[in-house]
Amino acid sequence: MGKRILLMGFCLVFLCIVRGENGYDLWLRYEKINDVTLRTQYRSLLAQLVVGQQSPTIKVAKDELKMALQKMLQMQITETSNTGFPGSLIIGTLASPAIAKLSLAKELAALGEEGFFIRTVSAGNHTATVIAANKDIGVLYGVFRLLELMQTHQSIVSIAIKEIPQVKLRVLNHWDNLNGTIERGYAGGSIWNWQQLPGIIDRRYIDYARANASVGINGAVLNNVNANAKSLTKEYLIKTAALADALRPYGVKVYLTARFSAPKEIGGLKTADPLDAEVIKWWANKATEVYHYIPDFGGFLVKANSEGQPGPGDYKRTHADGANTIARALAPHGGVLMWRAFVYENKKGSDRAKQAYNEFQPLDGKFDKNVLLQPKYGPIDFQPREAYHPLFGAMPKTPLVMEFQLTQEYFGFATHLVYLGSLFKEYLQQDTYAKGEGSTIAKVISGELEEHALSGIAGVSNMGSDVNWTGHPFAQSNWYAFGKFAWNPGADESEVADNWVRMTFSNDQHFLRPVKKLMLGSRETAVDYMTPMGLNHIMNFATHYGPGPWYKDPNWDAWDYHHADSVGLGVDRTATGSNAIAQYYQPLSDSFGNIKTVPINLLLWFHHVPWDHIMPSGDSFWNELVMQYYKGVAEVKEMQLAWDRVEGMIDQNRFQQVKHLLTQQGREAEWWRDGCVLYFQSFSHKKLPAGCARPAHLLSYYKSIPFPGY
Ligand code: GCW
Repeated sequence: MGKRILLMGFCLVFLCIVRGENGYDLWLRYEKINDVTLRTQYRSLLAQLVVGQQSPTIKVAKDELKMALQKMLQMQITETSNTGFPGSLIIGTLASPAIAKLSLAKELAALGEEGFFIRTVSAGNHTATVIAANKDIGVLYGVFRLLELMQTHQSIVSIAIKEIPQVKLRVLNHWDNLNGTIERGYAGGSIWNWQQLPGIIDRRYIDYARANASVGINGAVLNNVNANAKSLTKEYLIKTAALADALRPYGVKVYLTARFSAPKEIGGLKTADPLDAEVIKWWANKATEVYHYIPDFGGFLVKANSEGQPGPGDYKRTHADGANTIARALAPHGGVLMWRAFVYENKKGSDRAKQAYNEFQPLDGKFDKNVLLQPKYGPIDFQPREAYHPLFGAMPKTPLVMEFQLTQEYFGFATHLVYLGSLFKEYLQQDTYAKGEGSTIAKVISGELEEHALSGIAGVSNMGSDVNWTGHPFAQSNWYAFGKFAWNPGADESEVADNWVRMTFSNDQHFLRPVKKLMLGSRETAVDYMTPMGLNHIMNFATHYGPGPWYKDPNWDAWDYHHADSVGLGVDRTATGSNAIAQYYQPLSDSFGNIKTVPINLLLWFHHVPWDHIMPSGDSFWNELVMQYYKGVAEVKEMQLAWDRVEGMIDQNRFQQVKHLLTQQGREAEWWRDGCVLYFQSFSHKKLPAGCARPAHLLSYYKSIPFPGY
């Protein structure tokens, strides 16, 4: 009998381990807690729920709690108004009598609109756990935080957590088209079903909103920056309003992109000149119409005079003229305008890395109060590594939004495992020296440096209709990490990865430790096998997938980004070259400009380096460059081995999926390495360093490999 029970128990455990998981639940899996001590602790502290108020947001907070506790503790929490009972969880704002009774008003005042605290307090003769905030949304954020503590198996016996988001607008940018496709999307089609809206509210919208709220993301630009004016027609505004209604309880505001030529395209005007009286009136009326349907509409995001998009330059007006006209239409309704700074002309001979700065820096102080300017993290285009965008710190009078890209356009799509927490950290903690040492980008964008009222951060979404949302199971971590860094730009990438792995996969240290290590090294590994030492934009031209340093085009050459010749490699951006270094503050300008002091990971970004140049290691530049490529490939092999070793510790579905993806990543890392090394060798004419095996094929072979799937 005993043996049979043991066998049944074994089978059950086995079933749990191999049970297929499809990844749909993201980091909100609420896996059953099997540790008896922990379960007992949680159960005893969360026996009763006290909620003295009602609203759609409080309702979703309650629903989430009930569902999560049911799953994790197999327990139904009972609702009561009796705060004197041991094991009460009291959640709410001052509108709740139970919270009002606790005399927390003074402390709450410091938490702002979205902050919260979770605290163990004495209530009568007992202790209770309190989640309190000024607004209902803060309560929801607090509930998700408590559930995160539990999902990551932390003690909640005596808690004192206070959180206030550092950045106000924490927004996902969806590059989704109205026809359901996604520009640079690698995880299926758009999750917005415009054909079915407004009548049908897909369950996905709710789960999307839950995931966002769980990490504090409070806005979503629903459509592509390469915009379609149709999204501003009445028909589409009604559909957008239905989505806004669905997302509202979760604190996610809706924004739209606005096509600059919309007054012509859907308004029947002859011009879209931002200084034309009819155009000004058209935008004002349009904004009134938008707010009629969506009273808490967030605002517009605009890409203008960039890559063929219409803009104020078409009428010889400045970006400030264009932005202000639309911003003034939004202002009476409380809306903001996010104006992108991704502007460059594809002109031979001009340094693209300098163009946005030259265009926008002189406009500092010329934008209306409700305008935020949105540069990408680097001045070229979401490269695996770039120098940071010199506009950060250089426009003190303008709130700047940092734009990150979660979708892996230049990082191997949804095939390569690249944890972007490390990248977020690198750029946010970068010191600009704008106001002396310590003027980090985090302080620029949080508004702390210049005391701006508005602040924002944007992430180009990596999700689509794939069952697991992001294609690669690990790409979910980038959505999660974006939320965490947006909330707190000082977040620790390792802690973020730790929590994500625990919630998404397992709390088992044998799994957690190696997998976290693999994640933390993954971005640098991709840089190593794609674009080491400051190389950039040498990927296949059209797709941005796979190597293409040889790409030639009448308007665009990969060569413009790497300048390989018989002397050396890299772009001279010092005073003898394009002098882009002058766009940075001291001491960075000097340090970037000196081949001896420039960080090695940006060497080729700023310098044309002779092949024989002696590196600090004593070895030649050529040898180091090649070894870096080989290191990248070796690191992917290590990632594969590390993953193989955790087999059996999680469900087979996700294990196998990641295993296959890593195998493909390994093949493609070799493709990158061999193609690039042979191509650069055709300029350096040098031997590969000792220990670097010759690529299996000739350069012509790598040049002929078509983009997979095309
Ligand atoms: O990275 C480039 C992409 C374009 C994109 C553009 C942008 C939406 O290749 O697809 O267009 O940037 O950011 O506007």
